[in-house]
Amino acid sequence: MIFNEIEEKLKKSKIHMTLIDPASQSPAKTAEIALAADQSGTDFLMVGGSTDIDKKILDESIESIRKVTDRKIIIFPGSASMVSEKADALYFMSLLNSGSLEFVVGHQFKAAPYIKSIGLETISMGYVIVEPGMTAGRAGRADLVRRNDLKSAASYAMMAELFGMKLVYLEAGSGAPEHVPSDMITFVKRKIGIPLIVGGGIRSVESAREVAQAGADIVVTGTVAEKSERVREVLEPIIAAVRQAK
Ligand code: 1GP
Repeated sequence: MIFNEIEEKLKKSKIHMTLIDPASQSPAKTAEIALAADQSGTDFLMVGGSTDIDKKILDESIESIRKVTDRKIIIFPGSASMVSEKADALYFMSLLNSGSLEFVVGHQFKAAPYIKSIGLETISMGYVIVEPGMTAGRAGRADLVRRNDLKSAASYAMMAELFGMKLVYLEAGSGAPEHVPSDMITFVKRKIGIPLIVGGGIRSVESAREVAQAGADIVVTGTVAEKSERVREVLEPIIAAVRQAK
């Protein structure tokens, strides 16, 4: 099971995950990025994002990744249609600070029967979007957590844990000019007993290190690999910084 693998890895070091959005490029280019991320030593591949894509493109993207790497693939869905039996697992996530029930429980309601029918592993996750939130914040109609509102961020995270969710994800939004503030990461991490994922706006070794040292157990980067010509050169030191962080 993927969640057990995550737990086992976390006993040894912090984890890096690479997010690839199949809406941003062709399945062939998606596979190219996945291969470079694999060679850079990323721990898991996350496929998805807030742009809704149909199952066919998702299936094709996962299939093309499978041809080039054995790295485990977790779907990061933006809608109920982003479910594929070809993945290894799926984040069964709720956007806890959405103003629309659709993103809290609506897509989940629609997708649950199909997910159960294909027997795909699900990893329950509380998803919380912090300013600036970017496309994820707008698409998910998030009531964004203010960057100085540490208590609300922690309250959402504690709520996720109390609901029995396995992970909490603090998201600044893909391509955000700044990542989730370090003091918020540290504050939230101290309040929960489940792993904390942080992503959005992490593009440099320094920011990856800062986020991991602040308390993120899992650091996600996406744009930095999608936008780079030399993915390995950029990703390898970022991944090393995450692994070395205490
Ligand atoms: C978005 O947190 C992820 O969901 C990744 O963000 O693209 O800014 O790395 P970036």
